[in-house]
Amino acid sequence: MISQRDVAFYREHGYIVVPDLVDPGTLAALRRVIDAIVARAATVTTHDDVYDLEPSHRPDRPRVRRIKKPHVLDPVFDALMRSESLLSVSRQLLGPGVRLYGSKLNIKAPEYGSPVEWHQDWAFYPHTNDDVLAIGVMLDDCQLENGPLMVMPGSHKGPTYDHHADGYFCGAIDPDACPLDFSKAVTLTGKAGSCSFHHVRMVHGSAQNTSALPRQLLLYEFAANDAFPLLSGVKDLAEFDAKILCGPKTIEPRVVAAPVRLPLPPAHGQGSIYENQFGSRKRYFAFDTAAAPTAKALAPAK
Ligand SMILES: O=C(O)CCC(=O)C(=O)O
Repeated sequence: MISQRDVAFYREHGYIVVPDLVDPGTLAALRRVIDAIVARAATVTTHDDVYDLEPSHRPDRPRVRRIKKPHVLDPVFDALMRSESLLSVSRQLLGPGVRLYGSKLNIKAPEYGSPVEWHQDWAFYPHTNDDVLAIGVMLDDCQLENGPLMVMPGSHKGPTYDHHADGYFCGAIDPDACPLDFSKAVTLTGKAGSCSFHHVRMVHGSAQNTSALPRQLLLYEFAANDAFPLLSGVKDLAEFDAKILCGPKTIEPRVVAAPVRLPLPPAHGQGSIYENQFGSRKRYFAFDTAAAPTAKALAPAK
């Protein structure tokens, strides 16, 4: 549980970091599973349903940028998203009913792990109400050097910014065309086992990891059970209801006024956020796609 002060902080600023939510045993189990999944990327040459690959990936030297939908790949991810430690905080921020929207694991490996341009998750998956958030489970210590998540406090109360370039969705805000002062961003740092919670309308991003330290961030996207996705809708009610993590099922969406822009027409080469953001005209974060590999980064997969 977090304090009422913490809840008020989240409502005011749009984010909160809670230390020690995930125990060391669970972190160790997660790391073992992740290492094995990353090693299996030696069999792939292009992005697929499991892997989003770094631009410098080679099968003999696997470089994974993101593992997609980890909760369907191994029970350890599923168990964590259902744990009371994550759900009790989520209930305080979203209300008694919580549904999973999605999960992803951004690896951000030492020396080359890709940046993520400024964006709002709301621009990708608007719902009927904005009681939707993302939990970032820090699997490594997140510090200034290794590309921690950065947020623009209070931006969850502002507009939904343009995430298009040349008429197509690109999943990134043009930093020059946006009135926000990104020098005021707050970096969400913490020890491994800490979790950040950020509001779905919060503007956020992160720099390339050019340090020698890993920065794995496991993200769960949770919605209030009465927040229904505007774009995908509900195609299969049983499947939709199966994503309820706590609280009752409902077929009564709660609708609130919130500024919505649809991610349409889709990006050229629509895929993960990294692929979409290749279409952005201007970048804020420096990105060296051929970042020099160190001996450590080149070590063969076990
Ligand atoms: O991994 C990060 O630092 C940013 C993640 C993020 O914002 C996203 O994947 O939508």
